[in-house]
Amino acid sequence: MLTHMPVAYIALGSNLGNRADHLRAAARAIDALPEASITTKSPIYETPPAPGSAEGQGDYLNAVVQIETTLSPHDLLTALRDIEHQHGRERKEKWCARTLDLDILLYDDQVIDTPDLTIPHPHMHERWFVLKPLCDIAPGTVHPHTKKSLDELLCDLPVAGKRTKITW
Ligand code: A4P
Ligand code: MG
Repeated sequence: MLTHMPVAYIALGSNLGNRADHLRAAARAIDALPEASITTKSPIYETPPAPGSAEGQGDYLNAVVQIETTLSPHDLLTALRDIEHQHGRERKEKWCARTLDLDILLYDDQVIDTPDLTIPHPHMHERWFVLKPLCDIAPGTVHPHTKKSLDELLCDLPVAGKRTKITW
């Protein structure tokens, strides 16, 4: 029997179509996985596309959920990619507009560096739209590489978005 249920954090992003409905549907689908359940959801933020994103795309809705899961990190990635596809995600150019993007930010304090999966997510510490909602639900957590708390990392970043009143 597992004595410790692994805890992971997943970033949700959408900037195409009914963005709030995409986030809600993704959260329902994650929670419906037989081997994962959502324990906490952050507020939903509205943020402009990060520098480097493809031109001419609209603002994002971003949020983070905490899950408990018995899926391995790679099986979790597969499950999330299935959910992205069910919600009409098409992969075109890198960092283009998308109906739904699901990224694994942290999985316990594991460090994973394989061709298809990097944990902690390589950009999380530099992105306000990830760190702000993550700090709302996991403030004391320490980043496995930088050894800084998430709050400290967030303090280093300029505010780049706003909290919405959109409900789950
Ligand atoms: N992959 C590796 N590690 C991970 C991980 N920890 N979680 C691989 C999820 N996937 C991971 O991702 C490309 C590959 O990354 C996957 O095949 C997986 O094996 P993708 O979702 O196919 O492509 P992508 O999302 O376009 O690329 P990438 O690099 O994941 O982009 P990001 O980092 O997701 O950034 N601006 C705002 N304001 N809000 C946003 O949400 N998002 C992006 C996309 C850009 N600008 C944004 C936002
Ligand atoms: Mg992604």
